[in-house]
Amino acid sequence: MIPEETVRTLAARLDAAQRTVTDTLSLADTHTLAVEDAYAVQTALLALREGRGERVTGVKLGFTSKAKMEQMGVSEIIVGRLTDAMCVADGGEIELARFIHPKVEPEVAFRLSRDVDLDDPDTDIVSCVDAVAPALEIIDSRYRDFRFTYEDVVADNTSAAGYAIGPWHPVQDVSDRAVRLHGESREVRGSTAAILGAPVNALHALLDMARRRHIPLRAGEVVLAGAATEAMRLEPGRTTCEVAGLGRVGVRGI
Ligand code: 0L1
Ligand code: MG
Repeated sequence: MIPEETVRTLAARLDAAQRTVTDTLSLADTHTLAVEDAYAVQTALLALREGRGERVTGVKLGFTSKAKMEQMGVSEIIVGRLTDAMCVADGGEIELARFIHPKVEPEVAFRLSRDVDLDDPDTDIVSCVDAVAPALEIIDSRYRDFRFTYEDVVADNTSAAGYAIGPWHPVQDVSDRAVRLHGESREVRGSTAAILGAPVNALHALLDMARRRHIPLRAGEVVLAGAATEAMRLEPGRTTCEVAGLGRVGVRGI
């Protein structure tokens, strides 16, 4: 493990990049980080946000598609944390100047109805979920030109920058639902099957990661299961994600 002081220094660097909307270089240029170190930086980064009064509202998964894993040369998903400061109302406005180079992803969100007991080997995470919704995630890597290593992106809270949730529905099988991400100048189509074969698999993968990385999963929190298509640049105007059977969620870039 890197020293605690280095963890704090790297977290402060990423925090400053986000707050001043100024990109930074890969941490790997100057530091050798293990995955454990990267999650320690992420936790320190979250503590800085909490110190400013932000509240954890959930978790997000990344690298849940085969294509993204192959692109990164990895076989393990990543987990990041969501806070209330990142939440955008469905139909709400997003000021693009707050971000370095924002992109948007169409996702599926789950809602936890009870705390997930990470110590019980028999925990059934699916039974801790009471609702599912279409969602949009805004990612904004703090690294220049989105150039980062696996450890970099974990430390950078998996590029988490914003999210919007559409109408909640009772839990149902959302495997292989058609997904459409629609911006002012571009449209991408895909399927929820791109999320680890089916979004429910993201819940199982999350349970495993939360146990190993000591990430609490609490009642009322949101789980962003991962992207159903490639990310699209977030542009001025309306961006909508539509998931068959779940309806749509949208934001307006200004
Ligand atoms: O799917 C994700 O949320 C991955 C975000 C991290 C990778 C990126 O910034 O492109
Ligand atoms: Mg995502």
